[in-house]
Amino acid sequence: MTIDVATGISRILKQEDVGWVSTFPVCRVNNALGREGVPMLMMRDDRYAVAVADAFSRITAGSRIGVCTFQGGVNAAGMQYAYAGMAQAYEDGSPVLCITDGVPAGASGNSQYDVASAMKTVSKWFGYLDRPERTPEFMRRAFTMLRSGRPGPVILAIPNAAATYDETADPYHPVKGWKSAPDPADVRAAVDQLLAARNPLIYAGEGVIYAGASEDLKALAELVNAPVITTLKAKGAFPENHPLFVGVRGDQVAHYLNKSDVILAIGSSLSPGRFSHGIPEAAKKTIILCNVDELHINKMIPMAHAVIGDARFALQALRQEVSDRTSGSGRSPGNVAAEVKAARDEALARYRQVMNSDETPINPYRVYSDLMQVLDLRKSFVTHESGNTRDQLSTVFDTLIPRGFLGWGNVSTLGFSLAAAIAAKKAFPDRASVAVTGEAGLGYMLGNLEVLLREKLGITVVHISNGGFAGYGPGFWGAGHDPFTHQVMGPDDVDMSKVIGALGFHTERVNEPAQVVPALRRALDVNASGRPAYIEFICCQYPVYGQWVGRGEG
Ligand SMILES: Cc1ncc(C[n+]2csc(CCOP(=O)(O)OP(=O)(O)O)c2C)c(N)n1
Ligand SMILES: [Mg+2]
Repeated sequence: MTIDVATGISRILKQEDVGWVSTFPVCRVNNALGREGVPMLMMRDDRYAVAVADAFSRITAGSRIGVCTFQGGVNAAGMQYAYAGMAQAYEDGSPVLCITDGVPAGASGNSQYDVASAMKTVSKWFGYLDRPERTPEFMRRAFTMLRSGRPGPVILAIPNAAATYDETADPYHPVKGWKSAPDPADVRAAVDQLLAARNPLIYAGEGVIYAGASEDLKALAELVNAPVITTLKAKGAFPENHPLFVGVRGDQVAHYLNKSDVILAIGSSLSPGRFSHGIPEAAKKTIILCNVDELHINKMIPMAHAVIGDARFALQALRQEVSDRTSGSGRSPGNVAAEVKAARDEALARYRQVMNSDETPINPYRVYSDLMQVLDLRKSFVTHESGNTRDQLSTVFDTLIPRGFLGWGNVSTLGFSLAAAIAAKKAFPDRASVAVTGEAGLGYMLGNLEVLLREKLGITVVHISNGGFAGYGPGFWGAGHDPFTHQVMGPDDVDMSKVIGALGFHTERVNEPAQVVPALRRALDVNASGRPAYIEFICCQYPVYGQWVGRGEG
């Protein structure tokens, strides 16, 4: 049967179990999506169309692929605006499918902006559908890449959505995705080092979450009795109430990174970025990289061994090898858990103190602590924003399940938390979903808040209202920082709870620490009936949080 490309794509998306597509108009595939009954989540701008789909892929660890559409073609404002979302997805390795109009045949090279070159810089694959009958092939390749190997965005440009082809010529079958298992010799070499180590450290990255390998990580850590740190993006890959959990950042993490002689990195590239650690004295340590992507071997720092393959297979193979060598008993126990506890207690003491603070303006750590108290941490989703909320939550928030918290940022583009909270609600409707933001993050969200009302998404936006754009480093007026730009307008100038309340949100403005818990409870209550909430906590400026090792203050 002859169908047009847009219809073919829509049907294939249904075959691939894509339940909805986030969008901002116009994309010529959209009408077919409508006709074929694929629901569209209408965002208020193109960047958010990408970000919601991106976050959905992240939160479901690629088990469900987020898909978005936006304007493309010649002089496409939508694509240029969406670029920020795609760049973030690419830098963070998120398997999102972006569908856009392609520059039509005969129109290439006529504009200043070269679409293909630009899209190639932010995608695992940029596919330009040059013939309608290639629709099944392109979709097959797209889903293969989205589900196999290192995760990353795929962008498909459709120059003529109305062109037709014979749907029966190359019938589409859903793609499963493929994984690889490591070379046993590499596993043996890694275990040689691990068992000989005096102070091994496991450094877990997001690959563990994508591989669904949290249980395997726990089992290996217990078998070799090694402390575990996770990257920001992997926060929650290891249960943070586990006696071997050190942290994401902070003095205790620095202590273990310094002290370790062997670092086993699993599902992390170990590339020091703006929001990750550098390995101190890396050349003096034995570094073993377990990663799905060989491009990370020997990147930035020398590595002694690499175990290349899916993180779950790698962890299982390492476990088996350790078990075989030690007759199942693992590495000699030592007092690792007690040492981890002591290091955590010492490093976290200053935060635990302010988590109980009764001061006004409210200390932000009091809000985080009360949030942990109010939420069922096994049935909720929390995410941060760029700025202090990221730095502080990733220092103290206890995450008990994978994706109970979404840490994001190799690139941390302001406003992404709202997209993440929306995606989490779509992925897990029964879980509470909370975005914690500062005022700069809130400004990015404002236009998109309407979506929550229209879609009846019961999400809470927690605003740590500190009257400044703190951002990175010592924050606010700290020496060498940004004394001229941090101060924009504070809670005395605008009452955001009134502004957002007028939209239809349940809103509150909270000044008293004793009111934090009741206000959060009321917010979560209204969320249960599908109404979004915005709670503004009038907080002090408190730029204190755990640092990244070897990254300075920037
Ligand atoms: C799109 C984008 N532009 C710039 C930045 C740099 N940046 C990081 S945090 C921040 C200000 C954060 O202020 P606020 O939201 O009030 O959070 P606070 O740190 O005060 O809690 C800026 C400008 C960014 N992360 N994203
Ligand atoms: Mg602020």
